[in-house]
Amino acid sequence: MGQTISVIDPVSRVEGHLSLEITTADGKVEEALVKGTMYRGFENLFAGKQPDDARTICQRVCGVCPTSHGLAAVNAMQHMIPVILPDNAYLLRNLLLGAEFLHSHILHFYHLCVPDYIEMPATSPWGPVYGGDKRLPAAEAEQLFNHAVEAFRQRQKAHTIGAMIGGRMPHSMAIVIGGITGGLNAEQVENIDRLLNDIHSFIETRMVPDLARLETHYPDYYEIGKGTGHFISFGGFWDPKTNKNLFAAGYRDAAGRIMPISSSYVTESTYYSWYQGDFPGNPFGTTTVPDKNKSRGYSWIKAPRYVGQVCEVGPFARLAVSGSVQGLSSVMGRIRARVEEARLLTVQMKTWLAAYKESGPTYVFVGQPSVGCAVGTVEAPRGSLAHYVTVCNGAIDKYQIVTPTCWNCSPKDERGCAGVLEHAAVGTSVEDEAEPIEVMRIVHSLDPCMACSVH
Ligand code: NFE
Ligand code: MG
Repeated sequence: MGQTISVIDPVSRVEGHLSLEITTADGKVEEALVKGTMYRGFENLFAGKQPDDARTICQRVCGVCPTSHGLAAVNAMQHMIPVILPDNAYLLRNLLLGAEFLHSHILHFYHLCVPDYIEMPATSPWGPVYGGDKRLPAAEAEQLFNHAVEAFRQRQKAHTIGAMIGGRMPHSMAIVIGGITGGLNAEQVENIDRLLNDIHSFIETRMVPDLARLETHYPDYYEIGKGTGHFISFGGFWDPKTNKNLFAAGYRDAAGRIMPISSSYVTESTYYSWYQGDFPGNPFGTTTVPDKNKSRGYSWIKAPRYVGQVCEVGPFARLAVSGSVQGLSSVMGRIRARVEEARLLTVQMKTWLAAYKESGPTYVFVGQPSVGCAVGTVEAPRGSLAHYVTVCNGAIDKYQIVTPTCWNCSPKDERGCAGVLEHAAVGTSVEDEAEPIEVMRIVHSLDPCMACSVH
């Protein structure tokens, strides 16, 4: 029988409110309970609103991935009133979402993850951080810290691209059913191209070599924090020129088989969540009724499963589903996948920008659905996002959101199967039980957004 060594509450350097309860036996994590500690109830705000309001309301779920939510909402509506978007709409959506990815991945690497590996100033916004196991020579650590300071400017550049296309950042008003309002003029295209060059060069000359430094000094982290072996991706970044998704869609199981994915096979369990209802169901049939007196409940996050499996989502999952990496995810594997994805996107975004035609339309007016039900999916920076929407008599009847961090940071399900982070932490050796830096590195490798997950 293990002992509870630590309740880390709140866990710092994640978005939102995360609490972690760790039990150890013989210096190893025996059990980890991941808790989303804030109730928000966004899903209940949509009922009775006009379908076109969803794109505005849902973006307020998060200031880090609002574009992803906005696109999931309009994708759902577009399934109810089928519409063929102009090429420019796809290109601008890809650029807007790509800017969100670049901001998010640079933020993650330098400001949420790197402080686990080098000594940081104890002052805000850097500290406090856990000490111990800092392996980089002082000169290399100092360089990494200087790059973390430079990274703020790169995040600003990514947001500037987002604001030029979306009208503002965060929470764009340009994402509409049928496309993107407002195009780019030649000067804006040139500015975005220049910003992309800057970010690309930062990634090539700073982020990629800094990742190599971490890999050199922490190779054991390719063996720590392993996932369940099940991965999903809904597919994303449709390219109207190649007629293909940049990120493949699919489900890869623990035996390495890659299969087509269907949002119909998603269920959510609330057995250990502070919501009414004990049995798992497809999000079209489930509700969000808080029940904070549920005695076995320990999180405001629900537990999504795909064909009953505990699946990981995010950059590593996208590589796994595309067949580009084999085997299990790990702390360093996830960090590497995120850096590679950022580099790929800067290259890809330049091709989408070059394909944009200033004279062409950027959206088609199609109004809004009056009846229907559909799932809008997006690959967000942290992984697979789905909005399950039902519209009746011209108003939203039901709205259920399943975010990436719900997949990665879920509590146990009704069978007692632990979520991805809970699973990844088990078995980890902890050197200093007062400051379990090893577990913190696993948490950060999944880049949790608790604001999204409790929505
Ligand atoms: Ni709030 Fe979000 C999550 C991402 S959902 S940051 O989880 O990426 O689109
Ligand atoms: Mg939900």
